[in-house]
Amino acid sequence: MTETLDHTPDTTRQADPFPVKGMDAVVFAVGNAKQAAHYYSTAFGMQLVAYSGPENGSRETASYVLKNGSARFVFTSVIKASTDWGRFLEAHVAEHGDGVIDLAIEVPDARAAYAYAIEHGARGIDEPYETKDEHGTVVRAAIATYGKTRHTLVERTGYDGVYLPGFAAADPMVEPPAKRTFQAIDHCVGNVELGKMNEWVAFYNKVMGFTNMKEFVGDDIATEYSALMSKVVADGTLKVKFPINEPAIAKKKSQIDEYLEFYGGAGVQHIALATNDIVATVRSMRANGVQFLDTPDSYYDTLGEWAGETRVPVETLRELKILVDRDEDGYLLQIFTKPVQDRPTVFFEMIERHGSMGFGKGNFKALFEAIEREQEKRGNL
Ligand code: TYF
Ligand code: FE
Repeated sequence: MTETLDHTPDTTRQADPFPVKGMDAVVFAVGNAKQAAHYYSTAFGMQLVAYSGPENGSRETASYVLKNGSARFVFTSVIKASTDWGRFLEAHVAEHGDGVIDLAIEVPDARAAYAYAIEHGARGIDEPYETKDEHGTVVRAAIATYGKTRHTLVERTGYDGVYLPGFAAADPMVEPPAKRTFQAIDHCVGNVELGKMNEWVAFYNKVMGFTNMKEFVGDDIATEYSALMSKVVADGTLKVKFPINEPAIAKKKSQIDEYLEFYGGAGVQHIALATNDIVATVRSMRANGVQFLDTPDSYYDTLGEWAGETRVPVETLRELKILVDRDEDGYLLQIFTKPVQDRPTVFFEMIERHGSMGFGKGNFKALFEAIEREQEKRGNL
């Protein structure tokens, strides 16, 4: 008998129901976007690339678009509210302080993505709409996620403007650093209320077809020292990764409760930024006044025993307070800033991955103890 090829379609391999191209932007509503843009230029080494404000027809808001590699941040503040959007931004800043209003996701087809999300239970904020200029057309739609945060779904394929219609190209505010400080958004973390983590994980499972990554913080770690529970959802290509935290009842007041109290509800807790030279990144950010969490010397005394060799000598890690974690796929180097505004809310993580796709589970104890020391200084422990 001759062998025949099997042409039966493989029905176990479904097309991705919610394809994404990556993070489009993290959009912040702030009290003073001009000064925020300056801070992210000087301290974080980002470059202003686009601007929208009264000088080019936006009388209600000013927005500054900063880039570093593929990472894009947008800082928006109100000049004089005259529409619901202006009043929303004004109220958001009054209630939450500076914070993230939008984790915008780039998709190949915004109408299809929006339709899928709504069909699977998302709450719509903006139905699909088109805007265009001489650089082409962008299609956007928006759905609600935790707190007052939204996901704008951005279809910009073929659009060659600097950001969106309505924005004018702008020059960097200061001379860009000689060496790029980071090049991509690695993950964006949300804090939600006690008992809501699984609901939001289910939301991403249903609405975006995102699946759970293996790393999670369960009850054991939660009650022992972290005072939080955490699960991570991601798209099939792992370009968009969203850890979700909730407070856990533990011995100490949870850092997540502190966030929820001072932010005034659920919202974005930290943005992790990928670098391929965390040593240079941390040196330049420290030199420019960014404050990072401290790590005790004892962490480095035992580091070699379990983390093994990394690209960076232990003495350099110790000097800069960089953390290491290792799993079966490789290792990662990471460090966390202190909150970047007066409220103990949003902070950043710098991460250099070498194979590991984890989030630093091995560092949770050291990290959470460092956060607790800061909570204590603020009188919130
Ligand atoms: O994104 C993560 O999961 C890690 C670990 O309050 C982490 O960066 C988790 C919770 C937290 C700080 C860091
Ligand atoms: Fe993180």
